[in-house]
Amino acid sequence: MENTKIEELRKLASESIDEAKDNKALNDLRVRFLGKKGEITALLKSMKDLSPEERPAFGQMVNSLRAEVEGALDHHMTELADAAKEAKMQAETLDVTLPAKKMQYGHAHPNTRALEEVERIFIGMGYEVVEGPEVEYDDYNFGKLNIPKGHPARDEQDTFYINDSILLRTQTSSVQARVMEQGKLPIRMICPGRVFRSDAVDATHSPSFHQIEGLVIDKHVTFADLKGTLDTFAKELFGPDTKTKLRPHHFPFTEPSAEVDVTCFKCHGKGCRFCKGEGWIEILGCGMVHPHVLEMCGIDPNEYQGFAFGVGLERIALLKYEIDDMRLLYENDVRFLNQF
Ligand code: 2NL
Repeated sequence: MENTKIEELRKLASESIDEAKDNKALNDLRVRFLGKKGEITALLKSMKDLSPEERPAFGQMVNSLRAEVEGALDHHMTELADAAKEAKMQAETLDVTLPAKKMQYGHAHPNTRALEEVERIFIGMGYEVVEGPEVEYDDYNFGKLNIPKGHPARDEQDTFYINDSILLRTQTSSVQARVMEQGKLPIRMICPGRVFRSDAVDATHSPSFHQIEGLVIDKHVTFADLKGTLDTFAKELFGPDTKTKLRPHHFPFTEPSAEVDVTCFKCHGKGCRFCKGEGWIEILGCGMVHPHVLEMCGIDPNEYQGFAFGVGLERIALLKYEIDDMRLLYENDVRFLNQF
């Protein structure tokens, strides 16, 4: 009779534990069967109503049921935890074979690359790179460079004035005038930098562009030194087959002055669309520093001579990378920039 009760309880406990959906249900069952007022505990308490002979066997059976139910509860709890973990793993599936997002690497702007190339060439010939202010006194930008007040090169239309004597530099020669004035000779320098002119934007003009000027001052510097230097520069920049030619020109700050053409690096001088059939491409202006400029910058022209030149950085970048519109250099469109 009592055995049937144990069997019934075993069946009930086993079924309810199997059906439990979560830890809370299992804990409730633990209380229900094994708690102080639980059903199995009640069975043990009912032992006192049995005869002393019946008690040991009955006690053993209840204890073994108790152990069984405890084991089943623990087992099912572990099963629930495993199932929960498995479900979590499934939900968080990570496809490690999915290709990663590619890193977007940038690179130097064509202007920067052209500048670094020019700097590399002149540093290799022993030149120093010097920078100076973009907002400048008109005396450094014009006066000391033999462009007195009233000179057409000072035309209001071409220059951004801050006030009567301060302006946005129109050339980086102003830096060279400052260096000459310091009086440390000899000088072998280039000065790259941003310059400003009141020009309308088109394929070859911008109110703000970049220039690299060069200056050499020493005793016994001749026009041959200028020619040799620029020929070396052109060959380094455009290739060893490049030839140079000088055409007479006029700049207020040099005398004599010249413009330098290089053989077209596309057609090697034959004439093509790139050089507009000329075979030659103009790349820079140069000349022997005007004695009056030396004097105004505190250098004795009887003791020292020098040569100077000026290159438009954008012009070099457009030529070197075969770009046909200067505006592309300023738009920062990565579809354009990624091509270089
Ligand atoms: C051009 C022409 C040139 C210079 C710049 C210079 C500087 C000093 C003294 C004498 Cl401090 N000259 N600079 C000389 C000749 C030409 O630039 O077409 N640049 C784009």
